[in-house]
Amino acid sequence: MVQATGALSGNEGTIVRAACPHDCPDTCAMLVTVREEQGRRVAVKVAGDPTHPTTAGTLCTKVSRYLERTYHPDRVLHPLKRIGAKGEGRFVRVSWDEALSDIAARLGQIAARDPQRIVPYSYCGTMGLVQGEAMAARFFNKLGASFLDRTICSTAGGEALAYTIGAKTGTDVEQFQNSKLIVFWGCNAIASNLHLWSRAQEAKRRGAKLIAIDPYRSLTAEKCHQHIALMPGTDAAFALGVMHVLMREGLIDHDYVARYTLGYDGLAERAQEFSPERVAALCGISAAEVENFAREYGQTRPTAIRLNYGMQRARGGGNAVRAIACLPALAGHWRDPAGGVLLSTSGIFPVDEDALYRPDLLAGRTPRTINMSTIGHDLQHADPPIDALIVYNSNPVAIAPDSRAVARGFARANLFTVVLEHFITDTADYADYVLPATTQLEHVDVHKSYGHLYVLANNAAIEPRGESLPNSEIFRRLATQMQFDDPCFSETDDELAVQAFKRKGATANFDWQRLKDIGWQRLDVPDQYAPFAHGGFTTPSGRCEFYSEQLAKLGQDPLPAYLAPNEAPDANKALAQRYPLAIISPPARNFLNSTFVNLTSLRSTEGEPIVEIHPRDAQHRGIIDATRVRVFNDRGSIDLLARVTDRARPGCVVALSIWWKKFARDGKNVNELTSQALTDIGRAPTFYDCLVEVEAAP
Ligand SMILES: Nc1nc2c(c(=O)[nH]1)N[C@H]1C(S)=C(S)[C@@H](COP(=O)(O)OP(=O)(O)OC[C@H]3O[C@@H](n4cnc5c(=O)[nH]c(N)nc54)[C@H](O)[C@@H]3O)O[C@H]1N2
Ligand SMILES: Nc1nc2c(c(=O)[nH]1)N[C@H]1C(S)=C(S)[C@@H](COP(=O)(O)OP(=O)(O)OC[C@H]3O[C@@H](n4cnc5c(=O)[nH]c(N)nc54)[C@H](O)[C@@H]3O)O[C@H]1N2
Ligand SMILES: [Mo]
Repeated sequence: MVQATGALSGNEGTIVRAACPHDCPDTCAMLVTVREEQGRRVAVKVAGDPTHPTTAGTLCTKVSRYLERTYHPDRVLHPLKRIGAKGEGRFVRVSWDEALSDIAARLGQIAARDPQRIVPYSYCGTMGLVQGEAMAARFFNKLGASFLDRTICSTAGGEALAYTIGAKTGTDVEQFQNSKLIVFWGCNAIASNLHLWSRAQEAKRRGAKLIAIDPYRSLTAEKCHQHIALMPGTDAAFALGVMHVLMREGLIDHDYVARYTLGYDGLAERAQEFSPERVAALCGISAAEVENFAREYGQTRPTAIRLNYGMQRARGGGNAVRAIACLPALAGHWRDPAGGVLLSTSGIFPVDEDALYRPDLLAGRTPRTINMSTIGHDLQHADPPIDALIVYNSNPVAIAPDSRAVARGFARANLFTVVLEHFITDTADYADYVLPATTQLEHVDVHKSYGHLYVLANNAAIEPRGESLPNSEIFRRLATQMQFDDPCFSETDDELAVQAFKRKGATANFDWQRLKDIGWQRLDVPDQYAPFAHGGFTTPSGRCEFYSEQLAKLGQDPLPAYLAPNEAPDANKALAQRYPLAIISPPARNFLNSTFVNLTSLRSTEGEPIVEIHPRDAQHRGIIDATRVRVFNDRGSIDLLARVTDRARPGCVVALSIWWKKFARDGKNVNELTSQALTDIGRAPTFYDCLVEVEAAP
């Protein structure tokens, strides 16, 4: 049997320690069983590591199918060069030498004019610190390419959290079973945070109450004791209404507020404006729902809120996160390890970005920044124009808002596009070159997490399939072709991983070789992690900042505010006359963003692209369950299958996502409808701030 690092021999084969690379808070520790067949290592099984505290031996349905993904017959195994029209997806096989020398020559020509005309486009196809932005960032820094503002997912909430509590950190997932009240606020944990859900189940068995705040009766909402179905984008109003009641009914922890917070009086004045009756009207719920929730929230200890990113995808998303992040300080819930709020833990990992990304290679240049969420606009209107786009770990033609604009941009004849991929995605269809990338089983990586407190190692379980190469190696070879001779371009993946974390701080014991052997390791934080039990917020004042001087300086409201959605039935009456229904498109359980959509087993579970619509909204439109409908607004139009169900609340339709366009009957997906407008804080997209009309298909 072969011996890999981090491998244990067993009866079934060798077990290699790995980490799930996907964009999910759970970042599971995986065990990959490998056998030798005809002189090659073959992966035969993936499983969750039973000894890892949050993975606890369970992988989600999607990642249980990781072998189907890695050994998929459609894997891109050789470099490909376009022969058809852009968007057609017709290619011929070429050699690595031909592809790399042509790409380097093209980039060289563009860079000679202005390197900012070259733009990287990447997100979290893999969350690994080596196959993500390490060698790639070095390459683009050396080149002087445009910066990419990576806003597509979490910057509204992330920055709002930083303004309020100082960093992206919060309640430890390993404490949730001890909570007495758990609030799933814009969080469908069964789909998107399975291992937190199992702890919530344990809390439920111990008598805890679970409440979901979500416009949609998601898989999670339906299993909670209570479901508050507000209209999308109205969460800040709800949170301010909760504060109103906490203050009115004496449910504030004044000792905590006096010691550890800033700006209570101003916040009290603000909350005064949000009576339960007003909030009920703004959110489309009842005043009693606001009052009862506030009483339970104020009186139940410990109470934890699991906030997810779904509720920040509207115009006021940043302020909504700020308002919600104030609640645990007002009620004193941070005092308990099982109280508080969890949006993300990613801020407490001391990633050494300078070592990985090497900003020194910019040599004093400060390139312009392109916001990935407005790529549709920028591909057509940026000045200087975008001449080349290098896409890796992302599928922008499917996932970026206002997709017609995005596709028009990608179709530009004078745009040079390179896509590093596993599959011919909707984006790869537009590539001049597709370069075959390895999957997590075929390369080395090191991981942090945004939902727990462990660092993990990923050992390569098998050799790369075909001629595929790790992202890091593709950028290494491109650097060589471009004659970038700085020593940092010769570092191996292991040498990159060694530099992932700063030695000081939370990972004082970080030793890469040891981590590869043991697989995972908790940060140096206490078992009973209660980050703000005694204040210690990492804001400028050291307090939980209800009032933010930093926001005031930016000309923003220093107190959490309710900003109505750009597109809401009550806030934009003119638009709502034509497009009266709000649409949201949250993650489908069996997809991971647009990843896994091409796995037949998972796609057949999801069926086909559908829109869920409330019986009342369906009836007067003459829409019948299981018939085809047209969903449209000024930006676009798509055909979907209607499911008439009260899972969708009146006034709000739901299209679980993110489908590949090419698997839909009409070759489109929901992002035809979404807008490129950005959030109040964090320059992030507003996917769930979108009005449409639905009509029976002609
Ligand atoms: N299975 C699966 N898991 C995933 C993903 C996936 O695509 N599939 N995506 C991953 C990624 S990239 C991320 S960022 C995370 C988190 O991704 P999120 O987008 O936060 O996903 P969910 O946890 O599904 O939570 C979204 C929930 O918020 C609800 N919602 C929508 N608008 C509003 C609103 O205005 N207010 C409130 N209160 N609720 C609203 C939706 O109905 C949905 O039930 O999940 C990750 N995990
Ligand atoms: N309508 C709507 N749109 C949304 C959302 C929504 O809820 N609704 N959610 C938004 C959110 S939260 C996010 S995070 C974005 C996600 O958008 P993306 O980050 O673009 O995520 P994916 O669609 O999963 O695409 C990732 C791609 O990376 C590839 N990949 C994986 N690993 C590797 C690797 O090692 N090397 C290379 N070269 N490629 C790899 C995969 O094959 C996949 O095609 O979508 C956003 N778009
Ligand atoms: Mo995301």
